[in-house]
Amino acid sequence: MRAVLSLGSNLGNSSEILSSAAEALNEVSEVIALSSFYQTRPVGGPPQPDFLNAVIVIETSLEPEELLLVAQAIEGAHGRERNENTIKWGPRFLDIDLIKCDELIINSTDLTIPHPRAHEREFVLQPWMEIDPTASLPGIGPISALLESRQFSE
Ligand code: PH2
Ligand code: MG
Ligand code: MG
Repeated sequence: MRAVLSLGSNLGNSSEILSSAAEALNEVSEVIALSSFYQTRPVGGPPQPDFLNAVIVIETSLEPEELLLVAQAIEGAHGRERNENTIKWGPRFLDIDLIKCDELIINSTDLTIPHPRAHEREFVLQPWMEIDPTASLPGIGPISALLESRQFSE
């Protein structure tokens, strides 16, 4: 399966954290492409530091649900805590989101693929465009068209 993931960090040494997350993904899958790291304004959530964002494309034999567990384990290994005090869309050491898995459309309790907000997030579309300009979101369309329309949430 070809999977697209977004990486984000706005706590700690974000550039080291994103590099380390990409290395960790390369241990369980094959990294096909990793974008540059983009400094981006936080979208939603409380006032917080700017993010460093990237997109990574991998070829993996994992199922989407397994990949989600791997991504969450990598988040945890980089200091990400999830508990009842966690602020929605608050600052974090590492966030790994599954954006796309082949052409699959998944709506389970744990997983929504494609990512339900990817199409409106410039911090996902721009790095993705850099490494795969012909990419598209299943059920939505080419990311180039989404970027051209430039109607992004703040
Ligand atoms: N992630 C969020 C909420 N807002 N903003 C930016 N710029 N980058 C992110 O990765 C990000 C965000 C929730 O995961
Ligand atoms: Mg996220
Ligand atoms: Mg997430």
